[in-house]
Amino acid sequence: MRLNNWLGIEFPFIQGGMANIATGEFAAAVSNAGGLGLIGAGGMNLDSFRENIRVCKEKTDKPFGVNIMLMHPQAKEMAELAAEEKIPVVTTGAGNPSAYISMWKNAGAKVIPVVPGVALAKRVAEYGADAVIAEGTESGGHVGELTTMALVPQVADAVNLPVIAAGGIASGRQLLAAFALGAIGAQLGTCLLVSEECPIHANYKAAILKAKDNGTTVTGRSAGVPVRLLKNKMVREYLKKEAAGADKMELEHYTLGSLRRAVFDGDVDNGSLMAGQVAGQLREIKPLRQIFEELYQGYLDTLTKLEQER
Ligand code: TUI
Repeated sequence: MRLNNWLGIEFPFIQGGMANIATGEFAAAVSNAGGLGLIGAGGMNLDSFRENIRVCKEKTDKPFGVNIMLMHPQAKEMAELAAEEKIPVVTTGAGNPSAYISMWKNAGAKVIPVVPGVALAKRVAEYGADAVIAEGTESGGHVGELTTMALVPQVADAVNLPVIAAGGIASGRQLLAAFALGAIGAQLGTCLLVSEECPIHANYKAAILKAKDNGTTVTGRSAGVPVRLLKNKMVREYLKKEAAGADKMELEHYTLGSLRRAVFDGDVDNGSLMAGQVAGQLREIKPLRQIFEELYQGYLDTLTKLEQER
């Protein structure tokens, strides 16, 4: 079974949660282009989350979902709203969603937690998750330790659920690899940041297009919240403070509001430009539909090439 057949969409792609970026309008654009769009509740408050759900319902008649960021102070209220609004797909990130799974399922949702390792995959399977997203450390934003290459097959072997691969997927070759590792589809984030429809500031998009293979790093390991983002002035200063033993409060204060500075103000020196390791391979801003078509066609072409070579 492929993700697109299971969800009733055209391509086997689900969009990442992308706090402060994945608005109702963007989620609708992703769904209208043939993927599964998600409204990222991280970065919203309860009222703006409700308003973004309304906008998304208005702008698409295709399936869409929400991503509940579990570290959010209003995560519980947002989880309840997703059930009330009968959102067809719920993904989660940055925590263990077990307490909410039965509520979402009773509301008719397909529940797909993001897991950084086998232990959480097994736990959410026990609680009735319908699938899991195995997200490797190549991803942008809050990351786990394991690479997609190591994580996806171990999760696929450990749980009797469909697995969606995430982290490091932005070309047909990488999509083929994800299928080979046991995934039924891919979650995409970084390659969608450089779509025409993505609402981030033009400077943020330009910084991704300029990035090289080693253009990202991970901050916040010492504070227990590792975050992958593009290297810039703020990141270099943060890493210096971290190495000098700054405490969690000081580090949090330093980065307060930094994602919003990147997304809305285009401050590429002092903002958190969250992005995955594939940033180095992205060269052009394209419409979402073209990104999906090229990714899928690239997968088919690579498969044909491999078959001819064997
Ligand atoms: O959640 C993400 N990526 C995100 S969330 C986000 S917003 C944010 N901004 C600043 C600091 C922190 C967050 C930006 N990017 N991806 C899914 C993900 N989930 N990655 C890692 C995890 C994860 C980590 C530990 C999930 C569960 C977990 O342990 C839970 C447990 O209790 O076992």
